Amino acid sequence: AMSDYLWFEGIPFPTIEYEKEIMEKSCDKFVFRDEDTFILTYPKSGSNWMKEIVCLIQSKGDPTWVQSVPIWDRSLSIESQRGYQKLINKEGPRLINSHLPFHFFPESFFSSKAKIIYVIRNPRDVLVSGYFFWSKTKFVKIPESLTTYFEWFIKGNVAYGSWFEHTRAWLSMRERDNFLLLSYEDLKKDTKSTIKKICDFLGKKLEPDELDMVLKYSSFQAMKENKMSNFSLIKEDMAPNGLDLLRKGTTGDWKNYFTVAQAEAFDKVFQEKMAGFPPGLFPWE
Ligand code: PPS
Repeated sequence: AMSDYLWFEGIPFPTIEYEKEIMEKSCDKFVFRDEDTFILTYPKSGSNWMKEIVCLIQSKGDPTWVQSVPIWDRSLSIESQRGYQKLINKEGPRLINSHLPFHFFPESFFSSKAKIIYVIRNPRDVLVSGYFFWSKTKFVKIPESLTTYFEWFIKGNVAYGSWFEHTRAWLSMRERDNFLLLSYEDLKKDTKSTIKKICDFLGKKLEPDELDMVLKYSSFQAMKENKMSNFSLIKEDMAPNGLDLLRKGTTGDWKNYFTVAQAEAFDKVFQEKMAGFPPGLFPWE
């Protein structure tokens, strides 16, 4: 049914664009190349923002590419049907994105030098962003209220499974040289220096004016107005009333939605599930 999920190895996935057979292939057979760049996130953590930034770094701030090619064609998703087919046929360095859990990636990935940018975001904001986004789509189970979605999120019964497990597992890679850990919060607070960090990581040297252009064209406002990036090109059968990727673009929006009891319950779960990580790793309140 349209309102349900595609279950794969115990994890719920969206029903459109995803197929068991492709998921199996991307998990087992996909051949990683050292020159690949991966943008990895749990959904609603700022992956499209990162895609826009990386594309603009590649074009040295020239907006022609980001303004003429849909964002999902500039950075292909390894786990989607379209993405997988295009990726295996693509020559040269590839910009790949994925929301897949860590344990789905095959061994070849971990032995390659492919660069990985992993973006984390306050899971409370991820929850709120996801609630509003998924509610407008036709490819996941739709919650009747934020309260319901809150329960599902805590249990991991949402698209791509548990935030806690996803994040715990990917963070185990954080000491590797080919792994760049970034947060939505740092990107928001200190966009320019975070973009510089990304340039260093990717080995790209930009002139100050080129950097300014990257900053300009990846801003919330510029992306909201760019029809190649704001999801307005998403087909009606996926979202009958349209989709707005660029909803608010702020940090701490959860405070406008969580009750005091929810905030406390979330803190407790976070502390339990994320025990053992240095607190400084998570730059949010
Ligand atoms: S998805 O659908 O899972 O791929 O979503 P994702 O792109 O990971 O995350 C969507 C949230 O990122 C915000 N966003 C931005 N914030 C600030 N600046 C820029 N340029 C930007 N681009 C995307 C977007 O608004 C979503 O967050 P919310 O809180 O819903 O606004």
